[in-house]
Amino acid sequence: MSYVDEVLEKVRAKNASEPEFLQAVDEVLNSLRPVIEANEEKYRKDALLERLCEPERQFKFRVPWVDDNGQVQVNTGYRVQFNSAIGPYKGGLRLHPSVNIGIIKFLGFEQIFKNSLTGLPIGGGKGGSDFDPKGKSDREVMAFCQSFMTELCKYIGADTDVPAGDIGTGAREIGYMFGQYKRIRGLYEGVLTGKGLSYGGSLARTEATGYGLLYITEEMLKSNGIDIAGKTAVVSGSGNVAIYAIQKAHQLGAKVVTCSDSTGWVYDPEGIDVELLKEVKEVNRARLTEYAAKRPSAEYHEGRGVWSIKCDIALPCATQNELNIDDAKQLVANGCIAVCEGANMPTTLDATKYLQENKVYFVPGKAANAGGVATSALEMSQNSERLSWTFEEVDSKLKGIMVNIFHNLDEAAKKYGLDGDYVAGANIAGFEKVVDAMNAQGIV
Ligand code: NDP
Ligand code: 2IT
Repeated sequence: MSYVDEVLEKVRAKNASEPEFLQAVDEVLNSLRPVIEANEEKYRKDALLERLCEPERQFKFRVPWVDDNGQVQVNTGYRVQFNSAIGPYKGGLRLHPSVNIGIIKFLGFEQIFKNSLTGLPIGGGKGGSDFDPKGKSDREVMAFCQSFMTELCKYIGADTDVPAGDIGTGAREIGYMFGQYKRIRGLYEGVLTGKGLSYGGSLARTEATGYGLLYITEEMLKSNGIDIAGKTAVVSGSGNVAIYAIQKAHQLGAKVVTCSDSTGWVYDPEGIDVELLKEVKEVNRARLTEYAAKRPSAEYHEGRGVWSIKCDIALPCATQNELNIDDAKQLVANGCIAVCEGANMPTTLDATKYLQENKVYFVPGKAANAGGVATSALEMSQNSERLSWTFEEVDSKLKGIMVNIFHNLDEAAKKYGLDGDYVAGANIAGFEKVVDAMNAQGIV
């Protein structure tokens, strides 16, 4: 049996109740086959892949807090410190009722390769809780965040592990968590990224994931002789990533005609009104029904459906496994030419395969959404030198990083005779740097 198959078997047996983690490992290890096969004996002897698939450390803790009725609520907190070969653990905190250890492990595993692709010195980690911020008062969110950080602060620090936002964790949550960390540890340091501008945040971090997604999409299309201007795009989600993806798509001359949330979706043939979407989602924290009510050109539909709209480019920006095989078939039938993932693992394995087989350009999340964490690393740099860069400076570094990521993964794919397979290219390019660092550091 090949070494990759041996390890896949072990990982499946050991993590049988974690389907998302197994899905992420499956994709990465399968696409690394040509690299592993070239070094099979050494890697097997060093148990390189077993070490890569086992988090260095993971924490699970109780998070008690008091709601507005005086009732005590209890959530579960997690932080997985997956791999520190190339830098301090870095990765977001997800607050969503679906959070469990398998989801945090899949996100942490992806983060290792994503962070490596940025070219910046950051290792892979992820955390979060099954707390649902939706419908909670600001005081309840603060109570949760303070309790969560009271435990988490023991394991993190500006040079050890630097969390940030993810689903359900935005500027408000990061603010409450930073305040509590500073209060307990007595340290004013860059322990979190995505901070507000008045206390160490970086300009352009809010926009970075969505903007980065469009920068790499533009570059990928350009290198295939296609201009993004004039194209129609569909976006899912209406959170941080989706909003700034839509904004940058419009700036680049494309038209985005959909967005969604967990209750429904909007089709707006005149193009999504980003200012209105921001007001509905960032200010009012409301549902998309409010967008549709204020926008005569928009149709609102319950449930899911953005992938049924005819488009040139599809940008999934909500959550994992939101684009399945039926959606992929519909996109292909409608003439879609590119799928670039703003979310983490939004496309199922069979849908990815189908899109690639049907010659749809497919850029996986670990490359396409790396602009967020890359800009987090730029925030860490600014915090270390106690300076703040201008928006233009950060944005131009972000663009340079995304363009570089595309060419690195394109070249990595070509090096192994896998031209145009950007999934393999991203995994190989991300893996090579991590493995080099792991090999140099001995068996740890
Ligand atoms: P937000 O919480 O800001 O927005 C999430 C959006 O996705 C909301 O519209 C939400 O709808 C929708 N959504 C979430 N879960 C589900 C679900 N189970 N079913 C349907 N819709 C859902 O999160 P972000 O925009 O920050 O994150 C979106 C994706 O991008 C995630 O996969 C995240 O891991 C990834 N990502 C985020 C980065 C960042 O910098 N923020 C960086 C890189 C990747 P509703 O409000 O109704 O729940
Ligand atoms: O998935 C991700 O890359 C993020 N949620 C951002 C992580 C970060 O540290 O900025």
